[in-house]
Parts: sequence; C-alpha cells; structure tokens
Amino acid sequence: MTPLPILYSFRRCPYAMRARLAIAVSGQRCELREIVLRNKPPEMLAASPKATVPVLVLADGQVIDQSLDIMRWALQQHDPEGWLAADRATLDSLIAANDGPFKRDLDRYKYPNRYAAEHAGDDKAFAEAHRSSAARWLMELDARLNGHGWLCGASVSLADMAILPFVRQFAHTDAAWFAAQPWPNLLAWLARWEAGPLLVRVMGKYPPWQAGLAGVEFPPIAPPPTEF
Ligand SMILES: N[C@@H](CCC(=O)N[C@@H](CS)C(=O)NCC(=O)O)C(=O)O
Repeated sequence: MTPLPILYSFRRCPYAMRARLAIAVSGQRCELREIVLRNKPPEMLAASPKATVPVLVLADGQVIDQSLDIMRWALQQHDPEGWLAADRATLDSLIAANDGPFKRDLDRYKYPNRYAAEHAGDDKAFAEAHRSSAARWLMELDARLNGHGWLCGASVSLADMAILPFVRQFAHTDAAWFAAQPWPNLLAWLARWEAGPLLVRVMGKYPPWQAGLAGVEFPPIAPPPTEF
C-alpha cells in the first residue's frame, strides 16, 4: 500500500490550521505528526530546513512547506466546495493582506513584549496601536462580507479559510473588545465557522509525535479527541 503523505503540524498554528482545513475538506488522507515548536523532530527539519509548520511530505518524497501551497495541492486533488472557484487575483490579494500587514499587527497586539525593541516600553499603547491598525482592515473585510456571507461572494473560498484562523486568534486576544466592535458581518462570519463541523474536525488534540511512533490518520473519521 502506498504510504500516506505526512503532515507535520502544530494544533494552534493558524498556518497549520488552514492547511488542515483544506486537507480535511478535500478528503485527502495523511499521517499527521503533531510537533512541539521548541523541539522540532529532526525528520521534519531534514524535509524542510526552514523549520516552520505546516510541512507536507508526499509519498513520492516531494515536500510542500508553505501553508497556501498545501491548501492548493489538496484542493487541486478535490475541491468539493469550490474554494478555488473565486477570481485568483482577488484570492491572492486578500490572503497577502492577511499574511503581511494583518499578521504583523496581530503578533504585535498579542505579544507586545516580544517587540520591545520597536517601542518605548509602553506595551499597552503599542498593542492598542496595532489593534487599531488591524481593525481598519477587519472593517474592510466586514464591508466585503456585507450581504454575501463569504469574502468572495455567496460561497466559501480559499480566502475565507486561509484568513479565518488568523481572525480567530485576533478575536480571542480580547474577546469582549472584539465582540463590541461595529463589524456584525465579521462577527457572524467567524461565529458561523467556529460553530461548524469542519473546524472541530481539524482541531483534534494529539500527543507530540516521536520517531518510531505512527502518527495519527488525518482527517479523523470519528470526532477527534479533545484530550490526550
Ligand atoms: N509562510 C509559512 C509560515 C508558517 C509559520 O510561520 N509557522 C509558525 C507557527 S504558527 C512556525 O512554524 N514558526 C516556527 C517556530 O516558531 O519555531 C507558511 O505559510 O506555511
């Protein structure tokens, strides 16, 4: 039997989440190896020396080590919900704005103390400035969602699933503040996805993989474990 592709993943990483979302919807099967970021397995580093998750190693040895490329690979095998159907330039520009400026603001909002070199010691003011900057972009997303439900129209797209894990992180940083903002379409978009079955399928909790152990088959057939 052909071995399954191997996916090195970290449960909470939004890049790994977007890859798992696409793999799960596409129905591709793989062996998931949960990793610990501060103790990455040598097998993963040998496959991809840049040392970020997700990394997908195909059965023929080909390595795909950018989350968007993994999404596209999975959806090119099978795209039952039409995530790739939207205009390519629109998808690319939305995702680039997320992965660039929004992610930069998100990191600084969440972890201002990690960026001490960029500010004069006032973590709170620094975090709030980046929250405001991110919020301007989220207001644009809210406007795009108005009357449609999804970022590229009436049906879900690659951009929604590539961006939602990051907006979720932003939302959970200060949930009360987030919920009080005037972006009803954005709140509904996030809430609908968080309540849906796909997110649950990709958020199973697995023990870290070690050489010599089998990884877990992904996506899970039954509801995934929430504890291990
Ligand atoms: N451009 C990469 C970024 C992936 C990335 O930065 N992942 C983070 C985790 S969320 C990571 O592995 N960081 C390395 C580390 O923390 O050691 C992709 O899209 O796959």
